[in-house]
Amino acid sequence: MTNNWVDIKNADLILVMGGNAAEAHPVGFRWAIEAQKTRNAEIIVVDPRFTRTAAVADHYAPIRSGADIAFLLGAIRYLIASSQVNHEYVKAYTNASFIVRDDYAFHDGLFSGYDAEKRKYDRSSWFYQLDDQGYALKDESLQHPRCVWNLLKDHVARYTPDVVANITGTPIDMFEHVCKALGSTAANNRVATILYATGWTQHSKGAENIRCMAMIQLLLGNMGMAGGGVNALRGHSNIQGITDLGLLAQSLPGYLKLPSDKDVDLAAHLKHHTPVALEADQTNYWQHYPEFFVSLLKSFYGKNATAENNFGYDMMPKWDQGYDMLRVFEMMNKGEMNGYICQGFNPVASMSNKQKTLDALSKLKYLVVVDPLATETSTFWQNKPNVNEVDTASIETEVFRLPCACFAEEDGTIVSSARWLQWHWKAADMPGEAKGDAEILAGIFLKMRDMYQKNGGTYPDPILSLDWNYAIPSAPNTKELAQELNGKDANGKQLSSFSKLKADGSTNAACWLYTGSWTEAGNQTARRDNSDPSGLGIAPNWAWSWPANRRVLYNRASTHPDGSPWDKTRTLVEWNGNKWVGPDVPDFNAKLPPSSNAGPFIMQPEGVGRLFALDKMAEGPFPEHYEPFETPIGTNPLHKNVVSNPAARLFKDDAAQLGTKENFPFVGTTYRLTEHFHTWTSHSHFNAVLQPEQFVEIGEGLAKERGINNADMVRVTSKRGSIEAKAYVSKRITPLHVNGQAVHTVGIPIHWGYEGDTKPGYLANTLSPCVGDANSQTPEYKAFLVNVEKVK
Ligand SMILES: Nc1nc2c(c(=O)[nH]1)N[C@H]1C(S)=C(S)[C@@H](COP(=O)(O)OP(=O)(O)OC[C@H]3O[C@@H](n4cnc5c(=O)[nH]c(N)nc54)[C@H](O)[C@@H]3O)O[C@H]1N2
Ligand SMILES: Nc1nc2c(c(=O)[nH]1)N[C@H]1C(S)=C(S)[C@@H](COP(=O)(O)OP(=O)(O)OC[C@H]3O[C@@H](n4cnc5c(=O)[nH]c(N)nc54)[C@H](O)[C@@H]3O)O[C@H]1N2
Ligand SMILES: [Mo]
Repeated sequence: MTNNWVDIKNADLILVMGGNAAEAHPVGFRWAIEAQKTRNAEIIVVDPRFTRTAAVADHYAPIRSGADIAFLLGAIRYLIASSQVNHEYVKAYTNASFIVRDDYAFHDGLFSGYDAEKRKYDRSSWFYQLDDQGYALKDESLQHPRCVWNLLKDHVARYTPDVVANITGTPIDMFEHVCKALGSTAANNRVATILYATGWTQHSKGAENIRCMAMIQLLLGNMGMAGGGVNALRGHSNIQGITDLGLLAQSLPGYLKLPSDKDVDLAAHLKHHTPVALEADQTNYWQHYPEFFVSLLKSFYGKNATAENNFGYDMMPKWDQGYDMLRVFEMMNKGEMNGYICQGFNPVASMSNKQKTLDALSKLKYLVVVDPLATETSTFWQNKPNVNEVDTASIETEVFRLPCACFAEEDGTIVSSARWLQWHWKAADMPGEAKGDAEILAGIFLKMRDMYQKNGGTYPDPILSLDWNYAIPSAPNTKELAQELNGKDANGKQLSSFSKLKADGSTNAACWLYTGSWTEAGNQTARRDNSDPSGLGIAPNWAWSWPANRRVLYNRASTHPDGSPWDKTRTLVEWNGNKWVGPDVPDFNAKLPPSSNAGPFIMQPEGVGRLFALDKMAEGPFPEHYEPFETPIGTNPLHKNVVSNPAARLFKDDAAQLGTKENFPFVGTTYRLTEHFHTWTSHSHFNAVLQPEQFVEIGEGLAKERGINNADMVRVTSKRGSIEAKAYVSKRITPLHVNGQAVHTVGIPIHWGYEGDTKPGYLANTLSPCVGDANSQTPEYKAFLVNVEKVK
């Protein structure tokens, strides 16, 4: 979240699109209801299904799954055409006035630089024109034909209401209602927030869905505002912490970059990732990359990291390609991997194309599952009639199960969607022989180190040089780990701020973003003072929020360029003549006066929010509508030759597993229910009683067409497999009129498997395809093709 949960109460408009917050985030969603009750905020839901969130919303608009970019680019066109834009904000705080290179182009669905063979762009033309000092050229009058503002207007001109309705299936009047509501928040005293989750991310162009919305919030002047922002409602209670700490295929803790094989040494790596300012006098905060990165290396290798050995840089693994889960299972399936440690991950249930996952696991020599529960992954080799038919005798994978604690059985921090690190205390002791995750990892590490020490090996240095300075080496405790994340100075004192980190090896920090969370004053994440003097939900002494306990990112943009708030009732920070003050921690140098040239988006080398993304996105500097890889209309109404995202991840064998609308005419989309959490809660008797049996949701129209009654057994089939479940015939899904045909949606909840107390069911991912988003490689779980028939 750019903002935070409580901040939602400050919004005048809450757009829930690409998520079902009332169902999947029922506790946090109370702040949306608070806004509705106390300030008459409007809640709007745009979703293929009339969800539980829609049931309490003021307005609902249906949309075809996978069509949001057309909707949002249509909204941008509407906002610009009707001048419902915060013009002062756009001019001062976005790159609208920046001039783009002459060789940047967009034709027939492709941006300049496409290489069809590699399915990749050469992105060099997606950049600003620079002057001889390397600064970007601008035209403050916004007249220059190559300035971002005019390129954007051209780009979205195609997305008229008719075109939007034709692609999305959203009726025009419902679409225009959403546009008008958004437009009303261009005013200084009205703010909109956006709540989204996997309805936007789980698409072959998921990251571009979110970019579209960020662009809208920039145009409306809603970024940095209390009650505004673009708010990702994260999944597991600590998934935010996981991404912060680098459990992503491309990053290290604190969103530092994994060294690639092109970064031949430390100097090359630092040069590659330390941006040069694109405008004079910008804060360009990533200029501190070397301080963060060297402090991380010091945290890894301790005294074994010295200036002479480049702080151990050469010992780090180098990244040749992304090892995201699509790639890993592809490699496993090709026999290019022979062992796999699966910790807190149940890929047989959660990974797309279950058959491929089973095939891949069957080729391993060994599989280690570290989990508190008996997961479908740990028993993948067991034949279960109907729901998991495998030839057990032919599977030679040796499976080890290491029982472990779950989060409620250990102390530690959990990072919420709001970027708040909140210390929690264990609720119970771990049962039986279970061990904590850290203890299990430590056990594996110490054993390996022992073996390298005794027996040598090809390259033992990275393991032998790792700093492992814990009171009990076999069981690092969560306090020590939290202190290590915060980091220490040369004297071993806890650092108070990441501004104190150094690139000379005198400081260490395992996650620069968390520096300040455990200082010499103690554990800031355990603070529990909920007083909120501003009334804006900032509660500065409740837990600790990264970065620097700041509650709303980019809050410098909540004021006019002169430092006075756009809306005095929503003051987060303001310039008092000497410095920036206010209830929130300024996301800006507190001493830098408004008269300076520095922009509010301090992480960008040009200091402003990007309407044009430059070379940062894989499939283009502006979003564009592309069809899901399995499209129910078989064509892209906008482009003759480009149907789906040309830069999305698609392996050859997976491409052969894609179906077409002739055999699979309906859109399948997977979703969650409040009563279950993935497939774990099937092990909890209470949850199992609440939702005991697998079902799929179909609309009345489709039910009639296929002669299906409520509670009939149906078979849902995709190119990759089929499942059988009870039909829930509902009014919540209506057919949409798209490109001259009716499109029916089939809703498939993800919660049933064959372990636990629920009635054994088929895993939903039997059906979904292995297609990855071009930037994040998230599979396209939300839009694929299926057929439905009654089981006779
Ligand atoms: N009770 C419960 N809560 C959970 C979880 C759980 O399993 N159970 N899981 C947690 C996790 S890990 C996560 S990531 C979050 C996920 O939270 P959500 O993303 O909110 O959950 P989903 O139900 O997967 O999907 C949300 C909605 O997206 C809609 N949708 C599908 N495709 C599209 C589309 O193309 N456009 C639009 N606008 N909408 C679309 C679906 O109809 C669905 O209503 O929930 C978390 N919270
Ligand atoms: N079709 C479809 N597939 C999806 C999705 C979808 O919407 N549709 N959603 C996707 C999303 S958003 C997510 S997040 C993934 C989730 O899928 P996975 O990442 O596989 O995660 P879970 O099934 O939530 O949890 C994995 C295991 O963690 C265990 N666990 C719980 N606490 C601990 C602990 O403290 N330590 C350890 N070691 N284990 C623990 C649980 O018992 C569980 O078996 O599924 C994805 N798959
Ligand atoms: Mo998730």
